[in-house]
Amino acid sequence: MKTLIKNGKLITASETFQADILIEDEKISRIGLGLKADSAQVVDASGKLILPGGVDPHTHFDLPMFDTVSSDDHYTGHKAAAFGGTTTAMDFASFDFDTMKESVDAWMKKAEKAAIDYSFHMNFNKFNDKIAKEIPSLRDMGITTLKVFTAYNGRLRLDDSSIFKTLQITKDNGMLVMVHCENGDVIDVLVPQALAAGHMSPEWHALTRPAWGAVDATLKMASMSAQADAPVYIVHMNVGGEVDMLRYARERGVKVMGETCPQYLFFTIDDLRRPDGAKWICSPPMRTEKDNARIWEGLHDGTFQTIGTDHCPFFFDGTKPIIYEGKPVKIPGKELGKDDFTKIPNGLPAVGDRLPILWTYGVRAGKITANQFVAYTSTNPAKIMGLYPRKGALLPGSDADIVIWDPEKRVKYGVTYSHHRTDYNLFEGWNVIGMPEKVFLRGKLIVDGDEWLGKSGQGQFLKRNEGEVL
Ligand code: DUC
Ligand code: ZN
Ligand code: ZN
Repeated sequence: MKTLIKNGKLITASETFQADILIEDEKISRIGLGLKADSAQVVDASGKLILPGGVDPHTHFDLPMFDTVSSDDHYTGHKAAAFGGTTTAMDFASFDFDTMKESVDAWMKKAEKAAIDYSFHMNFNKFNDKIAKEIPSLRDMGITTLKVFTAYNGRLRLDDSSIFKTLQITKDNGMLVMVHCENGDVIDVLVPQALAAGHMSPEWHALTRPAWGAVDATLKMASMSAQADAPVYIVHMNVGGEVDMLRYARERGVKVMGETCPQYLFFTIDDLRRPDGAKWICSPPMRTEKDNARIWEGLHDGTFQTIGTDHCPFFFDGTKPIIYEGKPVKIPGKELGKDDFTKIPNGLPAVGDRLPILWTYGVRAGKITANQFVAYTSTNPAKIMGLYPRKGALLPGSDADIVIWDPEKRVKYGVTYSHHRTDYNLFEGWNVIGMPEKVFLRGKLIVDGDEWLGKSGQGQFLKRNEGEVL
């Protein structure tokens, strides 16, 4: 099966040029001007842009939390991702069983319904000699990344010596440690104090998780990275001071890399103060406009390496059903914490929003270039996570994960466009200019305008290699 995409303008992480692309079966076979191919189905992309499919390095599908579960599973979340131009998603497998192997197998089972290609990171929240010995076996399963936490004491957090030993092991095995940076001890003092004082509203979620805690954890992790000479990837960076720490460490040659997410570019603690503030509850929380601006600056000047989403949606009102694929669905959500911010499930929808929102409010607004957009949302995550050049590239031999992007398509964005399985969207009513028109996954057209042509089970698990340090 051959498809020839003609007359489009290709945007890669480093170049913009006019060319045709020939897809043969699942791969890109040729790129060049005036390509011809007998028996190929021809798609005219005049006036359109051609991007490599987005690679989201950070999602949480089907994640149990506070007596409920994130409302997108590995099918519905993948479908939303595809409508937004993302064709690879990396989820975090919970370390729920004695061994990581059993835990990964359980996540594999959940992901059998996958609709785009996917891989996992391992949540690494337990450490002892036996577990330490098991780390290299993860690499053999194609999982080359572990996530550690400096917060969530007693649940997810590892102490510093365990994190440091983990870094020594991952360094020796060509693996990468990802880190959730907050100060768990300070949070554990502030939360009960806030509750005792009767502070129950959503803004207290942010006020009890101070920005300085994220800054100190980021500096600590950069320093551990330097001391172990092991790469570290800081997830969901949300504070201006973290960007300063990232830059400080990188300028000194430390192998530390940073990811931010769209929510930290556009929203602040003031959104948590709205009557529907629970919609914005996620961890780490929204900060201030100054932080938003510093993160944009870090994207503009290349301090950052990636933009993920931390997609982890919940219904705002999980007592009322929405219609999803023709059937009513309701899943308990943010209403669980209507009288107590500590009971609001943490997380928000974003996987489908990432590309359209960043295109309009990043590229069109002149804050990042189109090439940086591709680098941050596709090529760099693929490189760092060991998927390049199979993913994140428009190159002969790469998987034909291709987005034909209509840069002039104008929509009033919101739930109807995002396709997340939830009842709200943070960008409801925002003007968006630029949306995916057609999305190919390994050569197969899965999104055609408003039409979903994909199906459950078509996504493949990606065994990953050692990633690059960018
Ligand atoms: N943060 C969230 O808000 N939800 C899921 C996990 C995370 O790190
Ligand atoms: Zn996290
Ligand atoms: Zn996360």
